[in-house]
Order: sequence, then C-alpha cells, then structure tokens
Amino acid sequence: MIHFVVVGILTLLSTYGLYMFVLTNEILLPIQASEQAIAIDNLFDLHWLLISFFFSLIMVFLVYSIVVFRRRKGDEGAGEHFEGNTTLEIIWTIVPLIIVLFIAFRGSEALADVERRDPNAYEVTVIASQWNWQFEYPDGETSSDLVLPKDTQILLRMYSQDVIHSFWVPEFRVKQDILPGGEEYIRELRITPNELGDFKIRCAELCGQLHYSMLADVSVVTESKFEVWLSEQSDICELDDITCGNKWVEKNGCVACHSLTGEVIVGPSWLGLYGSEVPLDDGTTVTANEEYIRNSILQPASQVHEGFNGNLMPPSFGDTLSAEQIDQIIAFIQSIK
Ligand code: HEC
Ligand SMILES: [Cu+2]
Repeated sequence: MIHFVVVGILTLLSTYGLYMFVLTNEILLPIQASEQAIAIDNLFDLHWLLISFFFSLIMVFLVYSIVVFRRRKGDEGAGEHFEGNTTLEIIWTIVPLIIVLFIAFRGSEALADVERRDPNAYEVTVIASQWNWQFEYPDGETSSDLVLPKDTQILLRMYSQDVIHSFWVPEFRVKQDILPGGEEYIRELRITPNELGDFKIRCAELCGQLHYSMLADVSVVTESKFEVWLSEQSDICELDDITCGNKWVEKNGCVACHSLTGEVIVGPSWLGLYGSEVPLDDGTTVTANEEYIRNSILQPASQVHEGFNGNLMPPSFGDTLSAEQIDQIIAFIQSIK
C-alpha cells in the first residue's frame, strides 16, 4: 500500500512539473493572434494536461518498479505468477473511453466556435497558384500581401488555379486546403484577428518545386490604417510607367520566378535582358526588344529561352494583364540594367 501512496504522490508532482513548466502553450505554440485560436488553444491545454499525467503515470511506475523491485544480490527465485486482473482491465477500458468521449465533446464545441459565422464578415478572395498568393478585396483591389483590420471577422473565400495548396498562418491556428476547379470548389475560412502584427502565410500542402517559398506577408492593422492601405491597392496606377510596371510584376508574382539580380530562379533573370541577344531552344537567336518581351508574356511557349522549360511560365497573363499594364512591365524590364 505504501508503494501506491508514494507512486501516487510522485505522479502528481511530475504531472504538475511537466504541465506548469514544460508542456505549456506559451512555450510550445506561437503567439495567439485570432479569436478562433482561443478555442483551439484551450484544446491544446487539455491535451498537455492529459499528456503530462499519462506520461508521468507510466514513467513513475516504470522507474519506481525498476529501482524498488530490482533483483537484490543473491536473490535467485522466480518472479511471482499473475493470471490477469479483471478490475484493472475494467478500469483501463472505462477511463480511456470516458476521456475519449469527453475530448470528442470538447472538440465539437471548439469546431463550432471556430466556424461561428458573423453575418457582417468582411470578404477577401484568396487565389493560390504555383507559387504565389493573390488577394482580392471587395471593390476589386488586389494585392500580393494580405492586410487585415483587427477585430473584424474575415471570411476568406479561396480557390486554386492549378494544384492543391493550403492556407496556414500558425498564429491564427486555423488551416484550410485550397482546391482547383473553379466556383464550385471554393473553400471558406473565417479568421477574426485580435492582435496587431506581421505574420507569414505559408502553403501547407506540398505543391511542387518552389512549395517551400510559397509565402506571403499578412499584417493585422487598425481599422483606419486598413482603409488607407486599401485605397492604395486599386488597379489604377497613376505613377510613371516604370513604377507601375514594378507594381504589376510584384502583384502578379513574376518575381517568384524571375530575379532582377542575375540569379536564375525558375525563369531567366531580367538583369540586362532588354536589348540582349537571347538564344532560343530552336537554335536561333532573337534580340530582346519590346516585341519579344510582349510575346514572351502573351505566348510564353512560342519562343523559349534556351535551357528553360517553356511550359513553366503561366500562359494566362494575356487574360489578366491589360495592354497598358504590359507596356508598363516592358518599361520596367527595360530599366533593369
Ligand atoms: C512559374 C514561373 C514563372 C512566372 C510566375 C513567370 N514566368 Fe516568365 N518565364 C518563366 C520561364 C520558365 C521562362 C523561360 C521559358 C520561356 O522563354 O518561355 C520565362 C520567360 C519569360 C520571359 C522571356 C525572358 C527571356 O530571357 O527570354 C519574359 C519577358 C517573362 N518570362 C516575363 C514574365 C512576366 C512579366 C511575368 C509576370 C506577369 C512572368 N514572366 C511570370 C517562368 C515564369
Ligand atoms: Cu502551395
């Protein structure tokens, strides 16, 4: 009996130590930056407690038995023979059953919390593509960074242009796969950011060569800053051609594949491209003038830079970019010397 008392006390002490100082949300999770995270972190907390207890229970029994009931010098006898223990079997069937049912109950409560709809939620469309994020706001503003007002429920409506991607901001906790297939396959995710700050969106579904770099910035800002930012994002650009061109290449994710520094990412670098002689994969060369660049954007597979894969550049920019935007992009590329 005294053994059980000692083991019981040691188990409680070990549980307390683990739960208070090792397995805590503060140590193991990034900061909590959304209202949806609260329900999820409470579940984590329950799990840390259970893990601390069961880990302690098993380890304390194990170590205690090894130490206290070890074979002493000169003890050559056989161990005692057991034929099972029905009471123990019943206990360790019923107790886990209750725990699992309890977790299922708490889990469905948390799910309901996380999916709670606010009829006034602010809608943002998320378009994922290899290896780029694009965000569209209600009045048609588009951006490659996600900027959100604090304390407003955001309804993300998400689709993919190619393969399956997954939207994940660890600080918001919630995560959602994004599917190709158009309107019918739009996935929704609700987030109510409640901390100001800058975080990263990462794609959490292996989606090809540059999956690891499919990141985008997300900033949670005050309502008034948000309004100012939004007004700057419209598709109207009244600056000079080069600056606007720069804006379009950032926005359309060209820079995920084209560097401005000479480094080769997936496509050729734009450094010194304009006016250079480009070797094509059919053995000819062409001067990189306006016409060549425009053709490379509209029909990337028709003149393929030698050594590169002509199918990797998305063929759809002709649909999404206006003629004026393409002219501005050409002016921008021209300026990278
Ligand atoms: C997913 C990667 C990818 C993205 C995104 C991408 N490109 Fe490309 N691009 C390529 C590849 C690969 C080539 C080389 C094959 C070819 O010539 O078609 C290329 C070639 C080009 C060329 C010809 C360059 C040369 O040296 O011959 C131009 C100009 C160009 N892209 C412009 C753009 C613009 C503008 C955008 C954004 C609106 C863009 N690309 C987005 C991959 C990409
Ligand atoms: Cu992805």
